[in-house]
Amino acid sequence: DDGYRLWQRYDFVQDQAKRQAYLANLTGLVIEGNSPTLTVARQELVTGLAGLLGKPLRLTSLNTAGVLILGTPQNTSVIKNLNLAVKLTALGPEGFLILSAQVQGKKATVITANSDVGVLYGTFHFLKLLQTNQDITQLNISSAPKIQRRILNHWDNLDRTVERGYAGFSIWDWHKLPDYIDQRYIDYARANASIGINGTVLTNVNANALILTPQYLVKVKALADAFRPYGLKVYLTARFSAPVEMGGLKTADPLDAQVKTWWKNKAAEIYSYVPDFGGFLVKANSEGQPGPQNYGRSHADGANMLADAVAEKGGIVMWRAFVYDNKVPDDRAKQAYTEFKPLDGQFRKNVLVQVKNGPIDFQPREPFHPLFGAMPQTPLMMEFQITQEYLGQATNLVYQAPLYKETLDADTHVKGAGSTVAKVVDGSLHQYELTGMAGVANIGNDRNWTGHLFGQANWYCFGRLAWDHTLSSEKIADEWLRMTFTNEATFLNPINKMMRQSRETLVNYMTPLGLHHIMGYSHHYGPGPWIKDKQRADWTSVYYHKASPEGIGFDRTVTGSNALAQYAPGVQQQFGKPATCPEEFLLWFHHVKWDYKVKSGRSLWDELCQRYYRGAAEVGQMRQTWQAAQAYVDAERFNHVKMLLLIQEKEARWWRDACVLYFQTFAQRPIPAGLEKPSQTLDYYVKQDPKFVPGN
Ligand code: BDP
Repeated sequence: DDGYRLWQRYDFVQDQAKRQAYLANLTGLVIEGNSPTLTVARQELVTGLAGLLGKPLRLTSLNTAGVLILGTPQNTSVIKNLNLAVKLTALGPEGFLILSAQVQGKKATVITANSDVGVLYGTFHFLKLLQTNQDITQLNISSAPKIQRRILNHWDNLDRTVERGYAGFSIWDWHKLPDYIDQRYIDYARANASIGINGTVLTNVNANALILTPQYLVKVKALADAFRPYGLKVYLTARFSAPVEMGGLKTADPLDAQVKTWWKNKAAEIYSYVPDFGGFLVKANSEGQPGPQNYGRSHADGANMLADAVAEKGGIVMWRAFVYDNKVPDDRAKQAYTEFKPLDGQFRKNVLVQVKNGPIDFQPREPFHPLFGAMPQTPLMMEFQITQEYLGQATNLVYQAPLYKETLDADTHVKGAGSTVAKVVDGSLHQYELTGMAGVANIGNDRNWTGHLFGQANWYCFGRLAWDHTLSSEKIADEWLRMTFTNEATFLNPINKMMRQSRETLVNYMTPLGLHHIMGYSHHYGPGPWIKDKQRADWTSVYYHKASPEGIGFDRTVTGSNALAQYAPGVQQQFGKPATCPEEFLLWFHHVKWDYKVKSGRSLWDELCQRYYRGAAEVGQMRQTWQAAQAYVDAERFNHVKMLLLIQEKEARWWRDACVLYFQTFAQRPIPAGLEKPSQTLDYYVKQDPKFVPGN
């Protein structure tokens, strides 16, 4: 089994009693509507139930007990007669109900919603109940998304390379589009719909204006048409200089009348291909991308100009706040806030400012971004990275739900205790009208989609948390494991635990205690704490760890860069002193002496070593846990994960030894007794990281 089927395997339910119970409650299917969305819902049920129950589900009429009824009150009269209006209104356009009910005197199961897409989401949820062996006789489920725009960001280039993609090439085969609709596009849309993802940005944030030409728009239309039945909207990245590059204008100044008209016309053209086009995602004035500041204008000027171009058709602009410049003589962690906070309230209603979870860049651990909570008049959209750019890429098993939850559950304190980042993002804290969450996709054309089989769990958990951020990491892993592998408890318990621990394990062997951005010179893969003298100081490692003979860490308190001042007083109080700062952020906010005593009673140096060694040792334990699960997994998937865990163990030791040896040159203290000595010298590790390609 190569993992292609993701969590939508629909394998035969092994538990006979369960299967019989399901069959008794699924005597037939009643579905009156025939829209494209209801058609795919029906197909999914038919295929899914045939696999799960080994028997086809037939279309039937209402006169048998145990039927499944699918539809909206608008298109299905029996559902209308159930008087669910009050319940449904509360669920909004995408929520759904799944009910065990008496319909015309007979027992039935009803899946309903205000829209066909809601019914489709309910259908996937219902299938999940069977896939995870739940009881379906007393159902009373209602579910609605907490966030409106749940969007994947593909950093896919038109030549099919994927920036920070580790699962092969782009799944978009631009060459064969528009005429060839690969089955992968359909399976991609199915997978997304099954977890409630309702949007996809097809192209890289480092944008290419070519995508806006008619030659490409016709291909975009083909994808949008394929995705539409699944409730998946298409968005594109907009290259800010496109009016110059392709429109022949002399400027891309957002306040220039010709530029405005150019974008209006371009938007109208896009809508002529894709009538429900979602809008634009923009990276501007960041890492060399063009933007409004090239013309002395602000981010708000740029975003508003594009927002006006798409507003009439209901489009939105997602304007990224990932900006920093090495010419700005300030802590990189402060720059986004410094630039964006003063613009609060200046954006059009159809603009979301898209903010990465932390202030630097998708590190294994960062504190939440200080913009969350700081822009009450501007809807802020969360950007998580699903692809594991800094998390061991596709060879490391790292389940990211704990990382996402850590950020979402973090308390901004802006309206007193309990003002979590999640409440900012879901709009409840500042009454945002527009809400969104983006995940940078880890999907490529590898047969298993995500390179590492367990990368599928990160796609899965992103969708689930965008729908409902209150779900626990454990619950989401449980669902995923049951659907991807088996319902056997002896498999589920240890593997679930291993997944939940995996992110902390990675933090320990890469960047414990608040360290960050210490990776290699020309890749974001292995260790490179020694990196200095690059073309930009904020791309080096020494800029971030500031190790010296006295100590280590970035002082971001008032005695240092004072990035801490960008957070609310409640956060400042907690993070402002080493003694009260959570240890996981100690070296993020403080420069600490090597013999500083941490909570364990050890010196900082000893603790740092202990963490590096613990992280590496835990990968060894992961290998054992996986080995013990062999009986439950087919040979191909078992060996795939097994081999990758072996690689991960080597990499964990590489990180451990390289970092410990390097930091030891400052600390001048021995590696604590009981810990094995690194087998190589520091010089060996430094030479492992040749400066091949200039860049970051
Ligand atoms: C960094 C990546 C770079 C992206 C950039 C971004 O290294 O490839 O273009 O973020 O988010 O993480 O724009």
